Amino acid sequence: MDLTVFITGATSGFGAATARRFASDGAQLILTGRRSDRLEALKNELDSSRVHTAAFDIRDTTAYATAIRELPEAFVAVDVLVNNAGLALSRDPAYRTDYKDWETMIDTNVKGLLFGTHIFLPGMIERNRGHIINVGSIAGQYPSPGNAVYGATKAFVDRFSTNLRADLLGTPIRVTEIVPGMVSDTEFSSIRHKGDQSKVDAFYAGTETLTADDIADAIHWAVTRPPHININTIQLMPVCQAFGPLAIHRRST
Ligand code: NDP
Ligand code: 8X3
Repeated sequence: MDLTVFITGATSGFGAATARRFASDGAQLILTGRRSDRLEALKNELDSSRVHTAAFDIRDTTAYATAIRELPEAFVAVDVLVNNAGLALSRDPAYRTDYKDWETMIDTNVKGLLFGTHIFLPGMIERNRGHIINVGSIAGQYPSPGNAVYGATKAFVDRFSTNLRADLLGTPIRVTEIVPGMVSDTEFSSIRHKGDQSKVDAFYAGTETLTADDIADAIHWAVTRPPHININTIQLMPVCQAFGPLAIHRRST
């Protein structure tokens, strides 16, 4: 596969699964995240000559820009940017949350995603080749109690993806939003519940959720469609998850 794929959040979950999926096709990979040991382990697991790693915090624009500036020559022409790094912090109602957590989600899920996109787009336009994959969430599309800000960051990803595609009309650059429902085999829920395993277990009890490989497969499928097809959105949920009705709170008397 003659593609160079830049993946944010490749130390775990969807990002690592996506790296493995594209590596099996022989793509060149740039893997990023904060934990360099995880990045190195994944690089060693894959064909390391086809992998470049860069450890940085996506909220740190200077570090992100430096990582891009320091890409080895063979990895500079990025064809696919997978904007995947992100997190939710807590499932508590908005009035019981920590404001710092709101800022962290906005800085990571919104601003982190924007920064890389802004840097890579001009090169894609110049080369007449490129695909931006943005990882949203069903929490950005449907009412989602306990996700006031997390859901809002993913609603941003949704509208940003649509508007970006509108701006790119007339170019061959593609934009796809991947919109997953619940996935249990990643670190996401443990981070959301701040390491409280009992809350993680309670959330997934009795469910058969999607897997990180399912998401990687969706990303890979969107990227490997013929160049005249833009897959706008792939929204996927496990069969055990669906939508709620409008809610009504009734007085107890
Ligand atoms: P994981 O927690 O397993 O992976 C998240 C990845 O994001 C990690 O590689 C982490 O790397 C990276 N990341 C987080 N914060 C930063 C940061 N400040 N700087 C750089 N990298 C960062 O979660 P998932 O794989 O489940 O989630 C991936 C994406 O999918 C997220 O955007 C999430 O919101 C979304 N999503 C998840 C769902 C789920 O149910 N799991 C459902 C719908 C959407 P490191 O810690 O090494 O920096
Ligand atoms: C998170 C999706 O269903 O776990 O992005 O709230 S869900």
